[in-house]
Amino acid sequence: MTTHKIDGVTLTLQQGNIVAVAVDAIVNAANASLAGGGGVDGAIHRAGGPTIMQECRKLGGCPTGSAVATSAGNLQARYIFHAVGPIYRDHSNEAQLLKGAYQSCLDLAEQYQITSLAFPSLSTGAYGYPRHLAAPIALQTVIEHLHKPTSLQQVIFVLFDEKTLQAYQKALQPLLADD
Ligand code: AR6
Repeated sequence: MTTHKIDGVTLTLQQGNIVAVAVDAIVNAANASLAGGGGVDGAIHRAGGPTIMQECRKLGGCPTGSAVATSAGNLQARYIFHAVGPIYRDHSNEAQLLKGAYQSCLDLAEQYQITSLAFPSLSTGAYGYPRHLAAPIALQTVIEHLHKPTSLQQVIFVLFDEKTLQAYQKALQPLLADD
């Protein structure tokens, strides 16, 4: 685990399962129909119970590159932010859509005035985004946001495997140097 301070906000990179993390809001790696699936999405719905899917059905969907909020069912968190990252197919606007998915979660965090937020590595599992390209986008979007006034006191990236944790650690170094 590594921890850094960005304008007074704690930014943590850790390996683990995102459903086990105690934060106000957990970000889900969802799909545009909010229909559930594997990976982070499967883990969140399994651990959180059926009320999350009931709320997702009412919302009906979420455009790629943005996020919507539901309650968190049986999880300790108050909210789930369902973020829809792009499927990686080498099109030119994928970086922008990935950035949009993270930014929407940060905007929801301000809207709900939450203090702690946990992200998975959006799009780098089933959606195939190379982790070394996704990590700098994820981190830069969060760091830029933390330079502005925010309700957030802690942002945690919960990375499932060692390789993804290493990619995020590597991507963070030059961004910290810029600060
Ligand atoms: N906690 C933290 N990270 C996890 C967990 C977990 N419990 N489980 C997997 N990861 P993915 P995507 C990692 O596939 O690429 C779903 O079917 C995983 O190793 O969850 O955005 C949805 O319904 C990888 O590093 O999300 C969508 O259809 C990262 O989280 C689609 O997959 C993201 O992998 C979304 O694909």
